[in-house]
Amino acid sequence: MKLPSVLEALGLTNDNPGVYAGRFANRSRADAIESRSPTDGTVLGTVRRATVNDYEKARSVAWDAFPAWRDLPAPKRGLLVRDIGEVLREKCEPLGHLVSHEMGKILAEGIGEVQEMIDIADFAVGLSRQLYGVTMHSERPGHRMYEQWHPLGCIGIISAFNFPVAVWSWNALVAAVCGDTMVWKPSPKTPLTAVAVHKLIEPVLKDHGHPGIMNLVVGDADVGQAMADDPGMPLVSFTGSSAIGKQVASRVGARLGRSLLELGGNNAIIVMDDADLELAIPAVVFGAVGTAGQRCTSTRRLLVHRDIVDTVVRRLKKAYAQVRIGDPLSKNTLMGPLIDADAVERFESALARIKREGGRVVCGGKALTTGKHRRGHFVEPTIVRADFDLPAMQEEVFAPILYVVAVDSLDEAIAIHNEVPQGLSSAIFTERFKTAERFLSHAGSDCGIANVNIGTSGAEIGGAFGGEKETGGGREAGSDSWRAYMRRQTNTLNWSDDLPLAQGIRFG
Ligand code: UN1
Repeated sequence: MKLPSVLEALGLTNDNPGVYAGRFANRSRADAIESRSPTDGTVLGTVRRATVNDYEKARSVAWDAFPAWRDLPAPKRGLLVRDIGEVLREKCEPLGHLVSHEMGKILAEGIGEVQEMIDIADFAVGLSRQLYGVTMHSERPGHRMYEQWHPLGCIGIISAFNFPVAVWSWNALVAAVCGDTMVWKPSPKTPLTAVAVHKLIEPVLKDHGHPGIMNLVVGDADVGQAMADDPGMPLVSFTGSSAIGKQVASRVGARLGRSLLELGGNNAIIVMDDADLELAIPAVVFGAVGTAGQRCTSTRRLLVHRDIVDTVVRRLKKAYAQVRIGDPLSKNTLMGPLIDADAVERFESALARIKREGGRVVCGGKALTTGKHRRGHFVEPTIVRADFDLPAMQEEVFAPILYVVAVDSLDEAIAIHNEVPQGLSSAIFTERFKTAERFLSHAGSDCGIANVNIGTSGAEIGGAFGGEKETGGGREAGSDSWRAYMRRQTNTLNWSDDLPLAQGIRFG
């Protein structure tokens, strides 16, 4: 779909005033955030840049909406989320297209991202009847103990450009069934998709009589800082780099608020000598080249048994040679652009450093600046042969750079694997049961996600998503991640005629 019909299908037209603090207009203004296509540099649209004042208004709206939303039984809250899921189903095509236009991921991934929103909506609807607490046996006769979960209030969601809509939905739709209201600060690099999502959900919120529960503030770092510092924000969920995540955590922590962090990854795949390369090679290519290496789950390191490392590199080079780089909306493209010029610069300076430190580029390594690529932020998918101690390998660069390191044993692979500051996603390819189990054991991968015979990226929403160490420790999406959006209360009820004290204490 061409941009004008995408915008029309999503209701993003000039005469249609934007959401709270996010007025959409087709012209550029001083106080506007321009959305530029990473593919060809054209201005896709402009959104009014929200100020801290706008943020404060939005959080007041969200807090005002909280009591009525909190009072609605959770399964009824689920019905609103179900209708959001329906709208997303209906608008999957145009919204997926807009993700590709604005973020630059290929269309299959743009549509996949909206599918991820639909999946989490379905999950959240079921969850609305499953916000279980546990009961426990009291040590005192005639007493009952249990735990219950209450909503937190208004929460903040700060999301990144790379999953401009799905990560919002993991947080928002789960938090909504939990009874929270919210303010969303999307990445200013992808403002249109955020406005589009809000345009889609606004009628649903209105129909259900709760227009203020979800709010959008398209702003810069000052807005994020105001959110982090706001004592009236019990939880701030942040997705982004470890560097910014540390700032968010310390600001939120300074006021003893809670942060839910989903930060950088430095994800590796171990390929053992018995691996089925028919599975491993495509998994590595999807993991390293998919989304142009701009997923937090992207495969960045490949630890390959020395006996097969040359074969693996040869096969990867062949596969990389077939990667068509270009317009993310054209059918044959496998890799779109990076998000902006800064990202290309980071790719280039990372490669300069890699070479300085002794890494050998065996494929790719350059920015693409001519012909059909000249107006966009395109780079070549790159493979680097490296020793295990290459310093550059410790850092996450949001670009398609894959390090290949030869290893002699599983123990060595696991040691190198865990020797980075980040701990998000990991995988092993092996046909040996014992090797797989060891990788998954407490002595194996130290990541929040560990897979066998599938790659590091493309997780399903049903599991808890997140990781350890500098990845921040948060868990979002499935499983019992919902608990992060609620407060826990332990209750003890005495239905006896006595007042026995715990621990057998006699008082008086
Ligand atoms: C992210 O990059 O922030 O597992 C999220 C995946 C996707 C989500 C990635 N489902 O690759």
